[in-house]
Amino acid sequence: MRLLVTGGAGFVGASFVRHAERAGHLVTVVDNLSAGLEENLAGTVARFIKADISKPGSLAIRDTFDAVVHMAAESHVDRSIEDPRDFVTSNVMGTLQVLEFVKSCKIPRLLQISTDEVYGSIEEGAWTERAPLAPRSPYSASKAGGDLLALSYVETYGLDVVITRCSNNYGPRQLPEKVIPRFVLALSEGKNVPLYGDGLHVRDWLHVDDHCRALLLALEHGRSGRVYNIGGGTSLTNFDLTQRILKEMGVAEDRIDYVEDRRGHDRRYAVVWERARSELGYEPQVDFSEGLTSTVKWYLDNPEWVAAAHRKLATIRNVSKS
Ligand code: TDX
Repeated sequence: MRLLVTGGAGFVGASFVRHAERAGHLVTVVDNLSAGLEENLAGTVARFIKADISKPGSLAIRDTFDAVVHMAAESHVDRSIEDPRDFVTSNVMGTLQVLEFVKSCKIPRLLQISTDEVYGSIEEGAWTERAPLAPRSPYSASKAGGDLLALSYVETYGLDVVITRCSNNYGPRQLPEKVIPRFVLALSEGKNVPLYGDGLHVRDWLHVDDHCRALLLALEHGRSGRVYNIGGGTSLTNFDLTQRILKEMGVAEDRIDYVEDRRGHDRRYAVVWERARSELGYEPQVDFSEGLTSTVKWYLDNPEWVAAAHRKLATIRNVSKS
């Protein structure tokens, strides 16, 4: 297939491009590099277009595509709490522009990449795709807005749209504002790790390779207008996750700083992904211990990428201050 991947220079995007190319797809990436890095596409043959999809007219691409995989998004919850505006622009307006592009170019399929955070926090059990949306941060509210717009285009304009909602991704090339790379790199620099609140918030961990395999399955076999949850199967408190990272790094427990909690911090995320299993044939393959070991090693083995990622974060912080 000829694929247009929005946000393809980001963490999940660049991994997806690799998976898609290995599966024989021809990829064009559009990314404004607000959180993505061009270096992330090294080793791929994807055509790269630098453009901001939330700006009207920026998707004036004349090529023919068989599908758009839409993953351009602002994704960091803490930044959405500091300033939600960019999140609404990218995740709501950006999705609207993509939908209009798909509609006007009559592209046969749109795969909309979303998150389990749109369901909100759950104390016990796990959300199915039928759960009502109850986002609790500006980030997740903006993703829910994008999802609802996408579903409205199925009903109103007859677009073919499949939505996936994943749990917490980890793996190589994730910006070190997210907990795993942030903690690994802090420890490698001799600093302590900042654990929010009591550290007992729970996340389900999904290796980015498993996520990308699921996305290819959804692209091929997903039903239009349908949502598919994509879980990883390793549910951990942040404290347990931190212990594992400390062990991987061979450092003592006293390297944890308990810091002020995130505002409105969702206590627990959990999804049921039976639909993806039965309809798409999805099954996570990466064992969490092995995935974490290789992920930690990747960050320690790639100082040039880490330096580029730190420069990107410094730029993001300067832009948000101005
Ligand atoms: O320094 C930290 N200390 C800490 O205790 C950071 C950055 C995070 N945390 C906690 C907050 C969360 O409970 O770790 C957990 C994971 O935090 P993040 O990596 O920021 O992820 P989360 O907020 O769970 O959201 C992520 O998963 C769903 C992604 O950022 C989203 O883009 C995705 O949709």
